[in-house]
Order: sequence, then structure tokens, then C-alpha cells
Amino acid sequence: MHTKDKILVIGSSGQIGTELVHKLRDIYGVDNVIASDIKNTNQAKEGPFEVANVMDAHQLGEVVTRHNVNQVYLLAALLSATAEKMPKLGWELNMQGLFNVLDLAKEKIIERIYWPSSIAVFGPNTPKNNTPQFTVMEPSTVYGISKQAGERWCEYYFHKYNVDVRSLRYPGLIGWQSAPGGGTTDYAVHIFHEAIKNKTYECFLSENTTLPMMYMPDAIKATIEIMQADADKVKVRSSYNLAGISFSPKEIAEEIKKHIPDFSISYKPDSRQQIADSWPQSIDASEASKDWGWKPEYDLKRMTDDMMKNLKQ
Ligand code: VAH
Repeated sequence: MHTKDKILVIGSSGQIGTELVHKLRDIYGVDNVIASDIKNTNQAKEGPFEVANVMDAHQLGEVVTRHNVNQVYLLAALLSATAEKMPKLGWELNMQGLFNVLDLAKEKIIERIYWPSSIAVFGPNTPKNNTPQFTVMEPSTVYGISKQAGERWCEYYFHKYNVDVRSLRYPGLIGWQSAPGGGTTDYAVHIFHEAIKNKTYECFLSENTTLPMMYMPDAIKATIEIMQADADKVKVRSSYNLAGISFSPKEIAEEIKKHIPDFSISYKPDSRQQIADSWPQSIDASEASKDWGWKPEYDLKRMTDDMMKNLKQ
């Protein structure tokens, strides 16, 4: 590892990227974390920022060498609901973006990669409760197919080219500092904004749709922990199961009512219901706990309290 790590976050303006850049800059220093997205955003005012298209290998290589980057967090992707509307772009962006970054490490231009997978790699015939790290995976969405293929390529590049790529299967992520990015779990962020603004929310998933979720501070902690772990502790080189909280729209609505007693929720399932029904309800993350000490800090009550406190300000 370089004594002075230089980090590039691709997709820095997205739901995860926005918070990850802040956290990485706290740890590594503002000038050592270059934010990058396909369009210029206000992050440029807070520190080094590059407009770059992850699908353009030449442009990406130029940014990496100009800043002497040695670590890349690749967060740019089309998420589940969006990729179903644009399957070809979803596959191309999610795969070509990954190959462009993997090849930079294969050519020893960078040393370490973080690439997110998702519980979307699991499909309708995967065991739904306490889904194991190694199990049947037949994803039925473009996004899930791209994440499953991406996991296979990460493991291939690790074994074949000794590329140090690390990955987590994120559940649905909930945070107050950034908007969700076009996924099926986005309802769990929208519900907070609607509850505070309008005291009512029409949910696009049915009331008992339990899904694996996680509060953003836990997701950011896990992301940085796996990237800082000694290489020999990272035994799974496809992608680690990661677990935080599992809940349904009904359960999170009940928790919100403890803060806004006259909050009401209605249900109008749309095409995203079919995606959610293909995913597990809870995840077994014991491999991550065993290999590099993963431990979530937020449960549903603590997350809701923190979301309400921050959003009401
Ligand atoms: C999505 N938020 O809904 C993402 C995530 C597990 C869900 O991958 O597509």
C-alpha cells in the first residue's frame, strides 16, 4: 500500500457515494479523495472532482494516472428498477464499468478496488430466510444478473491476475444525506420524507414485503472496513453477504408512527413488487463477521430515531 493512499470514488454523487466521499475525506484527507461522476455536481466545491464516464477506459485511465490513484471505489451502476426500464444500458454500464476498473488493477496501474454487489444476486428459488453466503443464485433482474456476473469476474481476476478487488452484497440502504438511486428499496427512504412533509405515504410495495435493509452509516463502515482489512482476511473474493435489519413497510411505518402519531400509510404495489418478491427476506452475514469482524450497529428503532432527528432539522 502507498504510504499516502490516493482514492478515486466513481459514482460519487450517488446515494452511497455522497456519504462515502465525506467519510473517506475525514479519514484520508480531502486532497487524497477524488470524487468523480458523469456530470458535474456540487462536490467539486468540497474537494478534487473529475467529470468522467466509467465506460470510457481511456478517460478513466487518464484521471487515474493524473491523480496517481492507487485505490478505486466503483459505485456507478444502474440499480434494479432503472435497469429493468433500460436493460441494455444497465448491462453495459454495470459490466463495462467493472471491466475498465478491473483492467487498471490487472495492469498494476491501481492496487485495490471496491465494487458493490447486492442481495439482488439472489433469485426466486434462493432460500428466503437467513440466506447463506453460498447458495442457489438465479437472479431474475438485469441488475441482479449483472451483479452475479460481476461477482464471477471479480473472483476470476483475483485468482487469475491477483487483482485485489473486494466486494459486499449490499441490502437496501437508507440514509438522510442523499436521495436513493432508482432501486426497489427506495420506498424505505421516501417514507421518511413523506411522513415529515405530508404525514402520509403511498408505498409501492405491499405491507408485508420484508426485505434485507441497512442504515447508511453501517454500510459505509462495512465498505471501509473491508477495504482496510488485511488481504489474507478477505477470503471471499466474489462478494460477502452483508446484513443489518430486515423489515416490511408495515413495520417501518409502525416505527415512524412513534415519532409522528398521525402518520398514515397506504399500499399501491407497482412493477417493483415483482422484483422485491424475487429477493430474500433476511441474510446470513456470518462469513463477513468471521473473516473481518463485521458487526452492524443500527437496529430499526435506532435507525428511525436517527433519521427523524436529522431530517426534522
Ligand atoms: C436496489 N437499492 O433496490 C438497490 C439494492 C438490494 C437493493 O441493490 O436496486
